[in-house]
Amino acid sequence: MLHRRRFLQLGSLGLSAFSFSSFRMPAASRKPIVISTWDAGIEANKAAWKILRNGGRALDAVEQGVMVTESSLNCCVGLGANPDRDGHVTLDACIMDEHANCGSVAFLERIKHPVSVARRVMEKTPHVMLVGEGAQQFAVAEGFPLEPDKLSDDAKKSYENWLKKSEYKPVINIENSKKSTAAVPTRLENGDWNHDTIGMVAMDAEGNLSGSCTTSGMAFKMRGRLGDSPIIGAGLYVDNEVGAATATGQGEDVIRICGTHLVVELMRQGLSPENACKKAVERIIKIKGAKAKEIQVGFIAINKRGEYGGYCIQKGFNFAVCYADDKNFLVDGKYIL
Ligand code: SD4
Repeated sequence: MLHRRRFLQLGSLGLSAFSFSSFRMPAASRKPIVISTWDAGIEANKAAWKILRNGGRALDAVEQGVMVTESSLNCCVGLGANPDRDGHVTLDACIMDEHANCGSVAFLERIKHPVSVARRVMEKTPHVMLVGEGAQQFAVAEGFPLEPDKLSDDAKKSYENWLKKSEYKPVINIENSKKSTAAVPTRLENGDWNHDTIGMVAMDAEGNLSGSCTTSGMAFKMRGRLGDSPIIGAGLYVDNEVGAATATGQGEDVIRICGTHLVVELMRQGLSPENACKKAVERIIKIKGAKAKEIQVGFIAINKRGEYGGYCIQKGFNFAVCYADDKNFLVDGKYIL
């Protein structure tokens, strides 16, 4: 109960305790917490949680977390992924910390952990983004091994199959096939991957936020194509005063609305993570009109109180949430269409 003298002081200012505009209920803060896109997020969260539960920094957690997905032998986020239409695997990744430091690499070839190269760009260069040959040159100078220039056996099969028609046609929810319950992405029966991106955002025990996003991009894309994943404000955004968000799905449409920056700004205006993600999805649907049915985009977000949420265009998107040793679970994204 409010102390009587304090109540009288407020009264003398013409305010009651409950109309005082800056009055807030004490925030229930759930921290640390980590969330990540799709079912592969379960394994990635485990690695991130090991760091968070021991008082580690969110930045380390989001790097180590998505590295699990990048290095999974049977995964399409890293070098085992489907190639572009010219037969080359090109990788995009970015990372952002609580001080708005950020780093990104795009159109990077033959490097196993693009997220770690993105972190080096952030920490060791005056730049935010490095692309293509320059990104690879930087990675090698930083001691990242140059991996062999060849497709995995599965990717080769899948590419040869694709070449028969050479049609660029992104498959909605390919990342989350009902045929697979595996926490680590696996090939589908038709040879496609069930995953090509992971985005992760986390808050550590200190209450600091960070995020990462890493992808092989859309399978059989044009050579040189970038999606949203390496673009700060599109595939990932962190504002340590407000919250953090990441995106997955058709990158072109995330870029169009500066998706994750929009989600964070909507949270700044007071929306919950779920409602902020929903509004961003609605904006894409409004822009796309009838064509929205042909695409999938999903956003996930956390705020400074450790509340989380996600939303997507259509059914089939899910994300993994972890905030305790025994709490690492999948949540189905709510959808609009
Ligand atoms: C891209 N947003 O390259 C990525 C693809 C993706 O789940 O997220 N797929 O456009």
